[in-house]
Amino acid sequence: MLTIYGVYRSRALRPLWLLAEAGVPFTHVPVIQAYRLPDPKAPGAPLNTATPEFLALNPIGQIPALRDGPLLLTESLAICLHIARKFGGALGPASDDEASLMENWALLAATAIEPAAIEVLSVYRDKQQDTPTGQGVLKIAAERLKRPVNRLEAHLQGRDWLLDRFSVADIMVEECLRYAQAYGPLLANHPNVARWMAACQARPAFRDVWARRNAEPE
Ligand SMILES: N[C@@H](CCC(=O)N[C@@H](CS)C(=O)NCC(=O)O)C(=O)O
Repeated sequence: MLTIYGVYRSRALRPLWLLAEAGVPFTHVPVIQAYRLPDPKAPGAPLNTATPEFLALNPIGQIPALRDGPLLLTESLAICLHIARKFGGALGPASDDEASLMENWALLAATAIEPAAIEVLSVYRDKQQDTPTGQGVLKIAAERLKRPVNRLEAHLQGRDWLLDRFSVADIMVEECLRYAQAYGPLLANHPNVARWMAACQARPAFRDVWARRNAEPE
């Protein structure tokens, strides 16, 4: 049985969405980020990323983590690729070339999209979007996102999904770009990307994990 460590309000949402799409049974251990707790080391504090027993599992102290028998993975996109390849059916690769394509999308998401998208998210989370500093950060992040988003826009012309069907590639890229979604101007001139994101987020499995995420305390 697979075990996923990490609350829904985290990058664990990526493999949790994929598992919901695939209908794979798993055990969920809702480890929470230590920084979200007033005192993560207090007696009775929920299992968190600073709890010794979690650090023994993942010494970097971050979620998600996946245990699959003797295998332990601690990077959300590697976890997604593993689940898709081993249990995902059509969500995963049908050939070595498709596996490479999915890895290509994962690396684009992790390197060209996520870092700038996280900056956008931080501005909105800290309610700084209307301040000069927040505006400055948004402008720089949007500039950094321009090339990957243009690349997605061109790729999605005449296509519903990144590959010839919905797959783990869509989950990984959408989930990284979602962090920047609050910044309207980013997608305003990218109708293909906007349509694709809406289609991803309309999927029943996404709606299910999103509802579970929203049921967790902020
Ligand atoms: N590259 C890692 C990043 C993991 C990460 O930053 N996780 C956050 C939650 S979304 C976390 O555990 N933060 C707690 C901390 O860094 O102390 C991945 O994609 O899995």
